[in-house]
Amino acid sequence: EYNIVRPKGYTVSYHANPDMEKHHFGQTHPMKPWRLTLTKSLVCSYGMPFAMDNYVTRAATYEELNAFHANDYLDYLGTAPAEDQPRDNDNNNTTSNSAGVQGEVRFNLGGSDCPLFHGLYDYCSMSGGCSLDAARKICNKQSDIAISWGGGLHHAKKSEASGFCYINDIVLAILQLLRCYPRVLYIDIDVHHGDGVEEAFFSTDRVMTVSFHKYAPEIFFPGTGGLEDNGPKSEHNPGAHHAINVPLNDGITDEQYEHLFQSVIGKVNEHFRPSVIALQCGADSLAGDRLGRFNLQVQGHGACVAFCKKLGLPMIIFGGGGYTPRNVARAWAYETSIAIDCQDKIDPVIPTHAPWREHFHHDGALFPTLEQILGEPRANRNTQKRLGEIVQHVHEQLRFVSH
Ligand code: TV1
Ligand code: CA
Ligand code: ZN
Repeated sequence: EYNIVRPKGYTVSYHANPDMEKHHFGQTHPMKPWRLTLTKSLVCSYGMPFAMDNYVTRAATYEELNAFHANDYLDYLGTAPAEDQPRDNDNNNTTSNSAGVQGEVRFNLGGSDCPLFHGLYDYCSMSGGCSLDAARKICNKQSDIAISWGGGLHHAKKSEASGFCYINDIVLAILQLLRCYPRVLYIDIDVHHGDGVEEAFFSTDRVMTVSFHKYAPEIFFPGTGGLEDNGPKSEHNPGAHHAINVPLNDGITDEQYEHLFQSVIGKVNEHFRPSVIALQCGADSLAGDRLGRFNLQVQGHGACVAFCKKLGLPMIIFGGGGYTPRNVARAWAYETSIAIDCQDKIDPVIPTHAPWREHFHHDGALFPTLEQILGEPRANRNTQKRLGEIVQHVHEQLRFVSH
């Protein structure tokens, strides 16, 4: 029935842990791990698993997480009680209470962005496990493209949770890649700045990080990632010039974004000459996202994946943000089809047998139009002049980088 076949000459692997999807950040929290179920369901209804190696991944071990994260942070993450669970209320024993509160402040846990929910440690170690598994398949050359939609949690720091992220699975995966490849190019198309990954590799010239994001300090999270922020200023630091930031305004379109992405990544590829790519595909850069501000469509978002694939390097594809689940599933299913080279064969109308089919209203379109998504598109605040200046600045930065 399906005409989806394995791509010739290379292998794509899909790494997922279905237990991740059962976790809940809380009723009103924008992060819905359930979007991974919707994505997998769409990928399956197109028959794509036939064309990939499919792995149910194990959770990362404490030691594996410890490759980046500090012991005291991991220990706290492993023992912190879920918020709706009563704390140890043993009278006279206020120490465990205050230790708990202090830990939460110190590690930025338990607020509205990074709540302590049931099974938090399991959820985090499963996300880490997905991306580490993907990295290992790339390292031992069993896969040419490895997909980890359960990863992409780019804000987590060594000892701190941030912006819905607790464990930085991307940093863990890149550390793994660095064991087998000389240079890693990290690209981040989530609408937010990939600050955690940038910071982790601030002082090495073996990793170049490039993030495209909405930039409006004070107003939009996390507030970092200005055009002039290119890594440590010190001449003696090898990481200087190895962070590239592409700050954008509301409403950017497919056409502008694709052009920008190709000019920036094309030049980065020439100068940095990466041996492997780590691509974070946060789907909150799509039009109609609950937290996002851009006007990207599934096609434009996917074009970034297609462009990276054409560079012909081994690649890990991560998930990330994405807060309108039906659009997340559309984008990530389409991008899975690009990885296995069947994007021209998949039906632009979502198969009627697909479970959850009712979630994809607009007649089940895989590529809804901006009008279908938004009614009225968001005003585009990106001028051609400004985008030109950004490309110019990036090209100037890259003169300092040659491998
Ligand atoms: C609970 C319930 C939490 C409703 C959080 C939007 C909520 C947000 C909520 C929210 C929300 C943010 C901040 C302000 C920092 C805070 C996975 C000073 C309707 C990768 C993380 C965004 C994005 C964090 C993560 C941001 C990712 N925006 N409703 N929280 N404080 N936090 O602005 O990059 O996509 O919004
Ligand atoms: Ca980004
Ligand atoms: Zn985001």
